[in-house]
Amino acid sequence: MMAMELKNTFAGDAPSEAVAAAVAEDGYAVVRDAVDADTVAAVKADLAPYFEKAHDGHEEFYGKLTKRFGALLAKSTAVQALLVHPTVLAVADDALLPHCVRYRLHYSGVMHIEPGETRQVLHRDIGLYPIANPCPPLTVATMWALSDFTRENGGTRLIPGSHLWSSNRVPKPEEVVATEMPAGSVLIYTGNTIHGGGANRAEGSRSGVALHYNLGWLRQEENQYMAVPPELARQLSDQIQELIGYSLGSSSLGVVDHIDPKDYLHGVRDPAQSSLSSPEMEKQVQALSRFHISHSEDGLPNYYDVDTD
Ligand SMILES: O=C(O)CCC(=O)C(=O)O
Ligand SMILES: [Fe+2]
Repeated sequence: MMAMELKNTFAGDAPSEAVAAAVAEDGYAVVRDAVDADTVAAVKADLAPYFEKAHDGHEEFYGKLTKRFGALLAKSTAVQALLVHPTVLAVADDALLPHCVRYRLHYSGVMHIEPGETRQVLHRDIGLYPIANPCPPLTVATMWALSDFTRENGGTRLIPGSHLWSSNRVPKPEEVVATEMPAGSVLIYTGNTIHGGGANRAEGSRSGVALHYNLGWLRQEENQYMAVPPELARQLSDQIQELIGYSLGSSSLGVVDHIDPKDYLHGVRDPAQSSLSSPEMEKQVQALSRFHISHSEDGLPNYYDVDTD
């Protein structure tokens, strides 16, 4: 039983402020046809060899019939267009920049749900940090549709508004909505929003690329420096190098041998040639919103087993 309808569905050319406002208010938005069919085809072509080799999950959470693999920046150049999509970055700017100087690529991966897969347990992605909800957005997730997403084929289930709930609140089946969107669309949600992959009761697979972004002072889920080593990173644009993490996340945060990692990547080895705390960076750090974290009870849930099949 899924009673609520998916709202917050925008056209590809919708103003990014409206998309960001929807994500702030309800925790999610869908941008239909955010990239064209050629881009989807190029991403699929780049990743095709890896699909063949990909393993289904061996752990319950990851799904027994769900193919997953990561390190997408090392596997595809076409995926770069998804990573720096202007609407997505505008939403990430709006959600994350009040709380950090730079945000990062947190995770990159394929989530390919095959027919017969059962529903994934609902969860908050921020559960990998020991911080209870509600809290400011720590991550922004995107799920790019490489195939159509439907309620039948496992389109991501989510709970509108749950980004603002206390961790204690357990969703009811009628609060769950399924993401429906054509290939080339993107679901954007914060890591504070309860969600999970759906059961696939259709004939074909549901295929998605997940690109998540996190506050620059938190550890990234995926180790981007091993996934995209310096030789490879040097070939990427400045913007993507920064997103991966080859740049300071705050004054001196992420430093290597007393050198800004961006300078280090390009061969600088003399600390005198590299600024770890520029006046501009200091100003940005001082201007950040600061939030209080009070200690709360142990054992708050992050996983919610809600039956909507
Ligand atoms: O496959 C999906 O739709 C979502 C998967 C997910 O939320 C996760 O693995 O964290
Ligand atoms: Fe998730």
